[in-house]
Amino acid sequence: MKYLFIACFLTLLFFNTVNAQETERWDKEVSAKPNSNQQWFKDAKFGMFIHWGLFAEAGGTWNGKNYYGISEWMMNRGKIPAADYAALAKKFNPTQFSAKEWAQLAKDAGMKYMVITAKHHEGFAMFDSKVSDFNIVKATPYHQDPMKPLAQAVRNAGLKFGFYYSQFLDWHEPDGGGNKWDFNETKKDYQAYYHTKSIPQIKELLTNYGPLGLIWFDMPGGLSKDETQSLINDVRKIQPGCLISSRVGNGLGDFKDYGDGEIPATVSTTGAWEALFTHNDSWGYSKFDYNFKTPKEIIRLLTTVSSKGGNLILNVGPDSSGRMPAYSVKYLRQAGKWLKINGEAIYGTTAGFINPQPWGLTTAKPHKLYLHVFERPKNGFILVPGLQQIKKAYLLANKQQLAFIKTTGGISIKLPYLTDDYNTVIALDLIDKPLTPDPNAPVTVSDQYTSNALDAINAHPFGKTKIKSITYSHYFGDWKHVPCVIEMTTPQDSAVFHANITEPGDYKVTLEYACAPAQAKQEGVMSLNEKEYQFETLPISDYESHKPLLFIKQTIAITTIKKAGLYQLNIRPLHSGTELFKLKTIWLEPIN
Ligand code: H79
Repeated sequence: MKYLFIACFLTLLFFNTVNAQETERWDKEVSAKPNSNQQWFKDAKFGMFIHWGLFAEAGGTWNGKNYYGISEWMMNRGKIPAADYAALAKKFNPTQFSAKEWAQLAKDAGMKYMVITAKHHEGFAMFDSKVSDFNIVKATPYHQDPMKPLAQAVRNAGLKFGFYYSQFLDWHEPDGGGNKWDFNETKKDYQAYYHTKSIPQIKELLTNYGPLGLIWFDMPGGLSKDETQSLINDVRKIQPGCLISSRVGNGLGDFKDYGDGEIPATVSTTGAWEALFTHNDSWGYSKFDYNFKTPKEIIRLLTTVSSKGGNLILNVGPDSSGRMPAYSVKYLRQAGKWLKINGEAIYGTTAGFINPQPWGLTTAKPHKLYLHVFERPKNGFILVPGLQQIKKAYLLANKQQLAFIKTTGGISIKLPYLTDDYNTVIALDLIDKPLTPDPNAPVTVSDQYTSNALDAINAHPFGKTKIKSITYSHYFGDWKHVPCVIEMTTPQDSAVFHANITEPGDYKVTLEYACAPAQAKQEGVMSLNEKEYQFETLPISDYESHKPLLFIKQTIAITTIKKAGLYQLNIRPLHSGTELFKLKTIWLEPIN
């Protein structure tokens, strides 16, 4: 059977529809009977992904042309003949590679595991393989296996080590998935590919590199569910403790991976899961990609994923000399310094049980709640709704105790100053039994913050309205995922937001949305505070998954809130028509 995941429309299905179903199925079948070795993974929270292969030699350039976007897909995108591409190996000589330095970097960054590409879709084995000569020892002037010392160095540093292996796509092999520009698709024998290269190489990786924390499969295809299970059985036979990523396919695996670059809007799993991001826009090294996340962005991303109960695996793309990008080294180490002080609030935590607040996010441990403060309220009082009493509140960084009072809305903690611009952590010793998170809790809106966000994921949809992650890219394969309220086409399709406005005053209401020019100039109506506000949508940007999606901020109302309390904000089309817009956020900005 031939699964052609390469077609764009199927990819859209893969990201938008199959993902949700897969999560559901995965939840039922897998997280119910998890690998008993899962706990280290759940506690780890932060891992290093490394994409390294012949694509690092090209660095995103072929015949003088720059391919912006994900560099490891350049061969496919340029339809580069397999034989020409293979010649990159003759130049690949990572003389600056140091296993100890890479392991030390991951450790300094506060990461607890490392996963490196043993073979990406290009088909090149970055390890000593007896199965195929298309490998780093045989085909490059380097003539060494970097994975041997790396596996050792990473374990010596106290981290778990794992391999990424692309089990189906192989653009070098006539029978591998994906390469239709060199090889006739109708003649492909995927079973032959699995049995002569993919599975034998997977066995080499499981046999020759010591205990693996996990094996990270990607882009499944060509196997039935039984065949996938048999591949898993092969892995278990050699290394029973080795965890398997959900991208092994067919709803199987030990931990769930979301889409590339995706933070799940709602986490439907109690099992182990991971969000995967790359440090810049490309997974493989790209000579011209300088869009590196700052240390603050890294810490906030890690905090966001932790606050939902998952791990962040953050990718770096070393070049063909074996050097990590200088900004990756610098910013990862900087992020690591924050973790050295505040790691207690990340490692070993579970999702926070308080919904996102205007000041930030929460993580939890038994009898502990950690408040991750991104924005300091003007009066310094951090309101934690839902809590009745606590034993103690203190700054995690220096153990300084903080005063707190009980208010009608919860516990209010006095934060004298923001000690850390990345994320100031307040630890709470709890008396209450840990609360269960209430997804329907109202969103806090307060005049203590410059602006307050009602995000798409906070919406209660009615009629045909849906909340869905919209997936698009800027260049090529550099996926962005933005949860939006969509498919509001009639006055019966509405979205309702529950807000707890904690101070009276004037608030400016601004919609942030994307809207296709052909659908623009439709009218919508927002009701809030016993008033209706009408507006007309503006032509902004067509949605195509391979193009940037633009959002506009359009102010549609100022409302005077006379009394603090619970308010409903309702938004819907005024008339029947086409989709009103893709609504990302409603901003409530206090006017002081
Ligand atoms: O290894 C990194 C990516 O190369 C890999 N996953 C991460 C960890 C990955 N393989 N495939 N995909 C991600 C999704 C493929 C999407 C595709 Fe396309 C859409 C293939 C063809 C259309 C992206 C956009 C690649 C080409 C155009």
